[in-house]
Amino acid sequence: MNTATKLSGFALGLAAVFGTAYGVGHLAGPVTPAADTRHDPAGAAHDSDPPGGGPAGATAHLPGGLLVSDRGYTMQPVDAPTGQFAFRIAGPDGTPVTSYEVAHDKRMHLIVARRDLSGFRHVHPELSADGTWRVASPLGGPGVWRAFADFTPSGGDPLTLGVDVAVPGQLQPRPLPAPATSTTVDGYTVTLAGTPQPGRTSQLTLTVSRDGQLVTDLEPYLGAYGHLVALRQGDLAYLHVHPEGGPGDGRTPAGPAVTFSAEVPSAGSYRLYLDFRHGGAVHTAEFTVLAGDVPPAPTTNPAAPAPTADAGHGAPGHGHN
Ligand SMILES: [Cu+2]
Repeated sequence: MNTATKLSGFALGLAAVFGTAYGVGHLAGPVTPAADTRHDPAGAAHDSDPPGGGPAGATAHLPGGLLVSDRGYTMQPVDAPTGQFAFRIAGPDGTPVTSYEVAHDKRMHLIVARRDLSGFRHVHPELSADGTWRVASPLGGPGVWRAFADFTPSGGDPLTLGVDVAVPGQLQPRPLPAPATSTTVDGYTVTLAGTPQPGRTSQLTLTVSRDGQLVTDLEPYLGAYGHLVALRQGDLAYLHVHPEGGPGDGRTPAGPAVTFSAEVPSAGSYRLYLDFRHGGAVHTAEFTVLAGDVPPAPTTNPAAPAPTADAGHGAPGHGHN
């Protein structure tokens, strides 16, 4: 516990730097700075840096991943052989983009989750010369999936586009797991300290242990000791943050704690996915968190007929096969 406490203080010291630089911008997209919520004294970075860099437009305030087309770039799924997932990014001139910046070791990060927030995967497709990205399909079963392409076109701004992909078959939707501050994955226990707050930056510290021992030799994964993705329940707004500091910088320990500065765009339920690497494998720890005052769940839904339509099996009298 002493170690964790100490690291936590360490991380807070870094937060001021991080809040300005990468975290908030990448997390919540091109955010219009909310003056009263910034912790950093170095406001100059905001003043000299137009939010998002690109045309502001109506979408500039949106979290990532909600749009299939943004700032001239469009995500286009492509027919692929069974077991493969393929897509292109069409650029402003309509042709597939073939040149990308490397961000966190990769030119393309593809994240998928089912619309019920289950089945999260984070994979890295290969780019063909014609601009098609291909990867062994990460879609783990029937249902409607959201696929997020997280990338930076050469010379452009970071973008996350999202598209729905349907996988045929019978879906058994899973309720969102209850909020918790501890979870287990692959024999690891991961605890979460901190609560995301809508509209302002919060520290989230994830601490990894195994068999009761704190893990202090996390392995670099894509240039960091952890990657944190948050998806908002209801629309799967996409937030992706990296910790400030990382492997090889001489000041960032390899665990057991990894701290992120995170800003969520609204009150609500979020599913957090922490990717970390240890023992030669990548593990994903998942948490449900509530941000802010979450509106009470609807009691009797006045739109009761809707679920029948959503089920896709026609009128109630038809029953199910
Ligand atoms: Cu990635």
